[in-house]
Amino acid sequence: MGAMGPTDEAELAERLVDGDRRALARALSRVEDGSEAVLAHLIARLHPRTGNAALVGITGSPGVGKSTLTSALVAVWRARGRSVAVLAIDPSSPFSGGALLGDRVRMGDHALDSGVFIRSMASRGHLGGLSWATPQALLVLDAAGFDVVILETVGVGQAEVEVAGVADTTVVTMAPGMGDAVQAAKAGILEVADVFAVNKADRDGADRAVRELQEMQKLGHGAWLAPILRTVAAQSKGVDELVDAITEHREWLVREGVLRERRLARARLQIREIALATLRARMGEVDEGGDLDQVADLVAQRQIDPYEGAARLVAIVER
Ligand SMILES: Nc1nc2c(ncn2[C@@H]2O[C@H](COP(=O)(O)OP(=O)(O)O)[C@@H](O)[C@H]2O)c(=O)[nH]1
Ligand SMILES: [Mg+2]
Repeated sequence: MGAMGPTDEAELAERLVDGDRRALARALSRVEDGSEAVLAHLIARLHPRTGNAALVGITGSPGVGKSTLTSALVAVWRARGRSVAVLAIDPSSPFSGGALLGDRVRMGDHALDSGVFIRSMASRGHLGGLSWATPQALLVLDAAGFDVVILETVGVGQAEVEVAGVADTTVVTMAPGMGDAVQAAKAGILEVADVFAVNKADRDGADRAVRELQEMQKLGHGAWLAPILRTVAAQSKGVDELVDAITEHREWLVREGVLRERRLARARLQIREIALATLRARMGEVDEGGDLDQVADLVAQRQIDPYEGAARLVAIVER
């Protein structure tokens, strides 16, 4: 394989935007590999083509039925003529092997549909944690022209909050007897939920779960009161209503100017992440180049103090 230059990236970007699924898969691999310089060329070309997809986050504890629900959501959106991409962030835990296989089997229902694209990505950090690559991957899928991009993450607590940072609409999924509303409230999940799906509504305890969520909401909510829906993902029950709720939330986002705010916050975060990664990389180069050693020598000999040393290093990095 030859070295990747800006021309290769331009061609890859063009093919991807034209709907070439192999180009899309390659671009996502590049995102996962995380080679910053190569990625920068690709993202530069794709970014102007984004902003059209509805980014929907599906989150909740392991086993609540997120993957089943995602598959059912895909079916409903397809029936409504929408193309859908799914990005599933897999937990790094080896014990999840069975669940992942289950995901593949379910998602297999959509395998022959060119309006559906499914990709799993490993979460490099803590369980369910979004790797830094997630926003870039969403950007790539957006540029590929999908109407809806679903991000499925396994998570409790922090992961939900992270999903809310990258999605336009966050669906927090719960199931009877699995992590109650009080627990969710403590983890700050109620604030990030735009829509609640109480899944496995065929089981006992769904009414109680709904009531608990309603009680928690009475204690306070923002400008948007997150609707609480009952679903039986395994039987595709309540999924049409869930799509309606997600659509209504998006309409509200646009109408109230909240989508613009969210995008601004997201851009701010992304710029900072990339800037920090760039600085860290340059700092590494400077270390290897021997500049750090030289400055360190001066500090060790008491010729300059550590602050002056740091200032010199920053000056070198900025050059
Ligand atoms: N009874 C019932 N089981 C469900 C429902 N939805 C999903 N399941 C089952 O719950 C298990 C976990 O589902 P999965 O989608 O893998 O959950 P995830 O870990 O949140 O992605 C599977 O065995 C599903 O078949 C539902 O609505 N009712
Ligand atoms: Mg799953």
